[in-house]
Amino acid sequence: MAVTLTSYLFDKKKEIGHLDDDLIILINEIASATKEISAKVRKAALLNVLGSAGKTNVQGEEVQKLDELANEIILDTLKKCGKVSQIASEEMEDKVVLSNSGYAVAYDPLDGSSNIDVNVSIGTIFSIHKDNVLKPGREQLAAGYVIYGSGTIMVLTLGRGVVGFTLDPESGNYLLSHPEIRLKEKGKIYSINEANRDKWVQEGLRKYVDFLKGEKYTLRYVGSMVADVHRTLLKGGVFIYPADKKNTSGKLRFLYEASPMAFLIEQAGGLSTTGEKSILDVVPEKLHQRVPVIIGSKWEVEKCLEFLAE
Ligand code: P6P
Repeated sequence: MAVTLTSYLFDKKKEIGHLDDDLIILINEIASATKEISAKVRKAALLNVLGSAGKTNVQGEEVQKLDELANEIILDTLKKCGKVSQIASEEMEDKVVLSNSGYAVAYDPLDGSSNIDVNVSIGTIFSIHKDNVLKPGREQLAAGYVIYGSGTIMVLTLGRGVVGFTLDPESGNYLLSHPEIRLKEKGKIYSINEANRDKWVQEGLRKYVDFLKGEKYTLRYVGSMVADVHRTLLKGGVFIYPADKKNTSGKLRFLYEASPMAFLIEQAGGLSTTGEKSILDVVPEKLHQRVPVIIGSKWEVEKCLEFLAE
């Protein structure tokens, strides 16, 4: 008998102290929102929602219509579920404060949006804290992403390992498909945008990448964080978006990209670092602050730190 997301969560209540009915309801509401987004993504070209909305977001990036739609779907869901105290989104300059206590949700509604029009995997990333969004990643109660690829898959951690659920188009349920996702100690893939090689701030990073090439590693880079992290989780290796001369703190945002993805990677047995410390130990000050991201299998991350320390 297939295990649904809901039955999985109720079953885990016994083992995970902070997993109460309210958190289960919230995760299910987020799951429902991603089902709606998945349906829109798969029909995007038909719904004429492709292409730019003709606006730019707080990041100064061109906003795709599907970004706006995904943001509205999640925002509306979170506001209505009655369990949320604060909401932060990549698409909104300021956080929404609904109450002083409840679950604080930070999300990237449609990460990798530059890939929307060319039908490459994109995704929704979410992070759940208690009360306040601006907290170190280690304090997350839950984090996850949904990748809209050949299938729609939700990868989730509640702080006790990592699991995956695949959306069954027939039943409309997320069904348990990856009961325990564990990162290999060492992989054979590195993932970084080498076009920026000359702009990387640290010479040690260029030496590290050349070392991996010497070790016959393969380069895989989608340019959609959810796709690159999903492959890293399942195949091992390392994903890097470093600081460079243009993005001196890196490009990826802490709250709804780096922090939840680092939590997932570390919960799956891997490591995360900004180059100086675990991403999970960064104390955020600004909603949309960026951090350098080095995440993946233990061996590759530790080796990277050795080269950066030289
Ligand atoms: P670049 C997508 O726009 C994104 O925020 C992440 O999903 C992705 O990892 C990164 O930017 C890609 O950036 O500079 O390599 O195109």
